[in-house]
Amino acid sequence: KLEAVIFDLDGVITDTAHFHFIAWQKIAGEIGIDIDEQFNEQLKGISRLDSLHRILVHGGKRFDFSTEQINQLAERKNQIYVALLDQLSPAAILPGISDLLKELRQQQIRIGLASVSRNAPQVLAALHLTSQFDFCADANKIQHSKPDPEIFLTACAGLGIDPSRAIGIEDAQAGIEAIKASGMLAIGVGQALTHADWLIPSTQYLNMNALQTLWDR
Ligand code: B16
Ligand code: MG
Repeated sequence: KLEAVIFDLDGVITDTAHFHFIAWQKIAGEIGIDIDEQFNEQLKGISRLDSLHRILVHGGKRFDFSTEQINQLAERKNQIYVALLDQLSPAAILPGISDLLKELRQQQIRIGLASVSRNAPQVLAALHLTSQFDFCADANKIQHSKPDPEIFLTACAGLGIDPSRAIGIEDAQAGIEAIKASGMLAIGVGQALTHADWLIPSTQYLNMNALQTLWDR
């Protein structure tokens, strides 16, 4: 029996990837590194400091900054990102998600969040979704970004559910790898993702019937 569904946040519940991109593009631009939306795909599901590391490597500036400077860059990126979150409201919830959360609740299927964003609680609050989740894994306590399964395993443990009884939903390749490594079934949202048990182009295809069909097959 399906007992839990664990959601990624950015790209599944709402599209904050664009806000992350705007903030990183500003910081990268200031240090002479050009990033585009295509490169941004590689930052999805990757923690703040790991993202900055990838940007520095991308720009050939891997060894140009001290630890202190790196922490300052990451902190300033976050200030830009958090300011952009002011624009966020329930209107930004992606298609199908609100109804799916209600259906899961009706079926008494547990609902978890596996976001490596330290701003996840604030994002959920801005979307008025906090009370819909039974457990949100705390990104501050995670040692390893996706594709490591740690955040998904933490979410399952917090719900008291074995991963073999849960479905994970992700829009990032690193996230799909994390779900599979945790032993859950994986739903991928988007194009060009591999290893998902079910791949859909948009969250609008998510509903209880579809999840049950995937589970039963
Ligand atoms: P923060 P997810 C991830 O969220 C984002 O996809 C990724 O781009 C971001 O760098 C990471 O959160 C950390 O976010 O700087 O707010 O702690 O996809 O795991 O929901
Ligand atoms: Mg995501």
